[in-house]
Amino acid sequence: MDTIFALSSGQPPAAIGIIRISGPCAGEALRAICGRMPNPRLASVSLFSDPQSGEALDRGLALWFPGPATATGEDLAELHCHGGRAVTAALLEALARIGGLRGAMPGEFTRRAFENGRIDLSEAEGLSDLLFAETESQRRAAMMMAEGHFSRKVTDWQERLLALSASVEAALDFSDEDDVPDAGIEARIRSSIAGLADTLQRELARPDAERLRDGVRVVLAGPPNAGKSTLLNALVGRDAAIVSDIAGTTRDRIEAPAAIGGIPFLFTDTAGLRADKQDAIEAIGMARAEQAIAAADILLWMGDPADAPRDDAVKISAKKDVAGLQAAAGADLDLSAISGDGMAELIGLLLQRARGLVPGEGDYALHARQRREVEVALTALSGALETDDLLIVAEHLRLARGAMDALTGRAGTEDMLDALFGKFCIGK
Ligand SMILES: Nc1nc2c(ncn2[C@@H]2O[C@H](COP(=O)(O)OP(=O)(O)O)[C@@H](O)[C@H]2O)c(=O)[nH]1
Ligand SMILES: [Mg+2]
Repeated sequence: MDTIFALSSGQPPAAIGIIRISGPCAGEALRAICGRMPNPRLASVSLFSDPQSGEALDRGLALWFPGPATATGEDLAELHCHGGRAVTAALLEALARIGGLRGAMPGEFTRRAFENGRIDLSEAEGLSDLLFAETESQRRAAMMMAEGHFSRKVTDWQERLLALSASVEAALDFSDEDDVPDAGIEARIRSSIAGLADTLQRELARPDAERLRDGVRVVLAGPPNAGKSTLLNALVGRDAAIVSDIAGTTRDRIEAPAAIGGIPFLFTDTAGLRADKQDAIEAIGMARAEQAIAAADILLWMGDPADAPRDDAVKISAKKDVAGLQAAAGADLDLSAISGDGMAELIGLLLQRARGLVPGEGDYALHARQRREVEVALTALSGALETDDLLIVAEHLRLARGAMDALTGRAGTEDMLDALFGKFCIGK
């Protein structure tokens, strides 16, 4: 096993740079740079020198974490140096010249943590989400996943499945011996399977991690000149869309992300819908608007409330500031994007609807991959409930166990692991 090293902190220049070294030669490398071995798990000030020339390179903190109870499960060392370009470059070059050491690939530290059983795949996915989190809700959900809340549930399901498989095997042995089995055992097995299936079904009701990552999709639609682009700009706080009184100005979808109240939103402005479209491009824009309307998590409809294309649309009567303009009958909200009147109500309503779509406090979201495996397990359990043949029940339970192993990554394919760990930065 190679010993790997990398600058794990951000790009220099920075106040402090953190270089991590992991693997069997980490201790030797640390001694070579510091001239002595620091006490384990205690930060100590040390002069960092080039092991070959003896030249002093920097003075900083050295940390020594002997494995296996470390982040990577291996011997791990950290040099906290000054974060200048030349300082970090000189230290990295000195490390590269030490035998058995090489620069780490992206995500390689985390991959080692996974391979050494320090974290499972779901925790690694949570860690990846944590690194990319931009909003408070993303951070919270990622933290729950990285801290192993989901993994602990999976472990519990695995144990329940194993116990079930063992019961089925026992019942099969009884029937082989033509003995009178415990009359209740099959009923108990069925009831446990049904209970677990129910648990998995509830798990699938959790919010999507992808929705949390990409934002709650809010689509603004309605006829030309309704004030859609003006409202979008007001919501995202910048001029993302062109506003004009020329009907048909917005011809394509315009997407603008914005975090409101810690929740990520993706606002989409659409081409105005009208019967007398002027040209082929406007027609394409309108077709795209219709797709966006269908895919919206929340639709803000700015036309006649009676024409709303979806029952769940939020019907908005715009331009409240215009003197003499009556609020449209049947509208949910009467507002002006220009004066700001009624905007707080709209934002309150958006947050209220969005909270049902993203994880709440103390909750996590499921990735498409995790959702798929839970579905595979659920299908297998449903299959087990549909038969009286214990051999077939045993086979379905085996399939469900396979899906659980895939969830923790114990049965993961290399491709999937490469895809996940490749997303991390070097030094993570
Ligand atoms: N007075 C007033 N004018 C508005 C308001 N919202 C939009 N407008 C005007 O209505 C016209 C069309 O607005 P725009 O946002 O481009 O509408 P869209 O075609 O639905 O995207 C522009 O001249 C805007 O300045 C508003 O709240 N109050
Ligand atoms: Mg527009």
